[in-house]
Amino acid sequence: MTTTSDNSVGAGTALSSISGPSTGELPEHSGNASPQEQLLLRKVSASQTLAAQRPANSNKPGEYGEAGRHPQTGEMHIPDEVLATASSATEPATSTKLGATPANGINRNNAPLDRVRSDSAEQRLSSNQGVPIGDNQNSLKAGIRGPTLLEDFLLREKITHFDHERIPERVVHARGSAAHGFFEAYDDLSEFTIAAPFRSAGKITPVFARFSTVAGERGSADTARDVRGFAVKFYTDDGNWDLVGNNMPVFFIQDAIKFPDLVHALKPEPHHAMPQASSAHDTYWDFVSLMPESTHMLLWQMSDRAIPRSYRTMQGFGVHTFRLINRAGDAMFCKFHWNPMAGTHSLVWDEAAKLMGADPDFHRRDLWEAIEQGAYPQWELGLQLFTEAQAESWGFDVLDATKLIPEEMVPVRPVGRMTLHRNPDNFFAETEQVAFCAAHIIPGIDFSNDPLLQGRIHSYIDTQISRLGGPNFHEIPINSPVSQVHNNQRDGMHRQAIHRGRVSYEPNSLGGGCPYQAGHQGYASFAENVSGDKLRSKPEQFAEHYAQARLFYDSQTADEQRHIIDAFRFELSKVQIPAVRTRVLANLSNVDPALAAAIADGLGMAVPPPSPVAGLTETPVYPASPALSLTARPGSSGVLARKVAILIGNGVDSEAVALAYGRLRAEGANPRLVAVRLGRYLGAQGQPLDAEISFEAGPAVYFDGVILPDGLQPDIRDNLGKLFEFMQDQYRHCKPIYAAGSARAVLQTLSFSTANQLAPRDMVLAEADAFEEGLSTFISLLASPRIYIREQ
Ligand code: HDE
Repeated sequence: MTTTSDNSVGAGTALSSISGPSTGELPEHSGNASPQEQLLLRKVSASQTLAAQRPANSNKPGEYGEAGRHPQTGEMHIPDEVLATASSATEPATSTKLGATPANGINRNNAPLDRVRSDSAEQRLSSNQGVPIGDNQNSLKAGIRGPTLLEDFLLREKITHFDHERIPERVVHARGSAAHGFFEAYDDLSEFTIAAPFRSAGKITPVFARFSTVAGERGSADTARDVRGFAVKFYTDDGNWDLVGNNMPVFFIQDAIKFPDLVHALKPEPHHAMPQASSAHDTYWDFVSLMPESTHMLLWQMSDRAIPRSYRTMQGFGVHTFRLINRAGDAMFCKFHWNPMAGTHSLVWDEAAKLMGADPDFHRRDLWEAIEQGAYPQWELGLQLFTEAQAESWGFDVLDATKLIPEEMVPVRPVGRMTLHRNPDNFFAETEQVAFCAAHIIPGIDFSNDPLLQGRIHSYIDTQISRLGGPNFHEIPINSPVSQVHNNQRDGMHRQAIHRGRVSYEPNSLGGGCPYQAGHQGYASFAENVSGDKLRSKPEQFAEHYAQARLFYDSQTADEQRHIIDAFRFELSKVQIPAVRTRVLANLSNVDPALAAAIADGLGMAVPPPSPVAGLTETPVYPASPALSLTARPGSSGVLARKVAILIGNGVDSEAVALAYGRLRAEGANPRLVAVRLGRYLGAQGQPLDAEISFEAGPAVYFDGVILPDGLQPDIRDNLGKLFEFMQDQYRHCKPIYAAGSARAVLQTLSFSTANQLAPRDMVLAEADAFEEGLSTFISLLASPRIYIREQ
């Protein structure tokens, strides 16, 4: 066809969706065409103008050889009018469903969560199709006493949805809790990295953090002895960065190919599905004892780190070595550390075990309550930065996830602070559907060749596809980044975005080249030189398994060491096959013969000879690292959100109660009046005191400390046993106890000797008229590590 001056000729080619003018010229008008036809002609014409701006792919030459080191920005052209890239010429039509005309260049899926928050205030009940429901009490029947009709679409929709409410739980880390917050950078780190959160001092990046246990199922108890997940999703200007770490800086295995074996051994045994959320069983210890590289991690797992007091009091670690990359493309190795402002504090095992019954949601509740009351949990992010040359001099391999870098060797540089200041609106929509992924990194951050990390890069996306039902889980609101998402990926289950236009490939000219390649502003991997034979093996330094386990054990206080021994004894006494226990002891003999002997003693076993060591490389010797002890970080937030029981009954010194309550509140702690029964009691000064919680509902394990005010009487009739149990647990769990005036006698009645107290390290005892002074001592103990001296 040739161009014609006759306006009415040729229009039909544009009006058809098959074929068109072969010259590339289009009629500008179609004579008496309708306004809609004119729009269509304009659209086709604008498309032609846009496409013609790209006569060839100018980016091609830059794709080869050395040129590939400098990725180019894709060629991009702005259309003369928006219709050029529209899907249809009917695009300007609007309605309450369609909304307004499309916003060019914007993907509204990434707008803040407001777009999906749903609230039913003042709304009538409807079906999922928005049909108002007149009766939500009765299904539709043929006759009042007759059968239910198949046509009851409202019943069927409701039941069908209910039938599909559950999704698979995470294969590991199923049990978790999360919160929203923000990260604030201390400094501009552009010397080391172009990563968006570190671009300037004071830069704020929104985050969503999820803490979890590893082994237990979704409904399991929070306080099981276990590693804790510590996963943070940073919604950065350059896309989502997920720092998916744990509360321990090392891991059990060195290569991703062993992860399914580890998890199978750890999870409930397949024949009877027991035990729940516990590593204390044969298959676990069978596996780890055959994997001596797990020894270092086992010491962490048997330490108090595995029974944190709160998510707020755990450290977090990125575990693997990562790389930071700056604008010039220079890289430094990097390890990530989260340090809690509330300090590192743990439970004691007996307390953790009791809490599993008393409050399986102990950590979930603690996180929720702290945020609700405004005691926002905070962690400082720190970096250990080091060069490849430094790493080569250390005698261990920084690509081995069973090794850490002592802080005394490479100090941790604080770079910013995370604050969690908002609880989720909906557990399922946010905490359950959030999809963390070790492969989610942003410009300025890169992986190392740690073979464990390399496997994780694959696993997380893969697992979400079955957990969240398809490849579009990134569109679930909690997972969508705040930066724009534009690519040519299309379709798949549950696609939310409605992509405008007909272009879903690159390069293109019909879409003006968009979305165009970001070039040097986009993600670029560190150009690491890689060579070597293709094989399945590990570096020789990976074969040394015990020196850092020894370092960890040597760096613990005597109390912490005793707890490690107790934990091994507990776990191994649950193991039924003696040969498994023997193998664990043989491995531990390589760490410290005294450690192995102390555990063997508890098991009534002889210490076996140490297991053979590979001896391929020299064993590094480390000086003790005090930073590895929990006592190294008492924290700076004092008694914030610590819980205190003030025991009351008729005749207690109500002024002292009021004083303690007020002072604890002022310091940010959570006091509660605890009594044998709920109800009103009369204080010594005549004021009424209303019990807030009873011994039954609030056992000792709920509280970080207890105050017995002057005048407290043990009511022999019905509460002596409960009071004794309460005080015994407070004592046994090494928590501060404060008895004033006559309440000291209560302790004696309960058989607590007050004669030889180690005060103020043990119990705080004060005369009634010195209550305030004693209270100060009590509060300082409340902010300190547990009084483990009682265990000796
Ligand atoms: Fe994970 N891990 N992991 N992991 N991991 C998962 O992803 C995996 C490892 C960690 O709150 C899964 O979404 C492999 C180390 C956390 O949602 C899965 C390997 C560290 C969470 C998976 C590891 C972690 C997960 C299960 C060995 C600390 C919870 C569900 C190569 C640095 C994230 C899911 C959340 C979750 C795989 C080892 C941390 C199956 C293959 C080491 C905190 O993809």
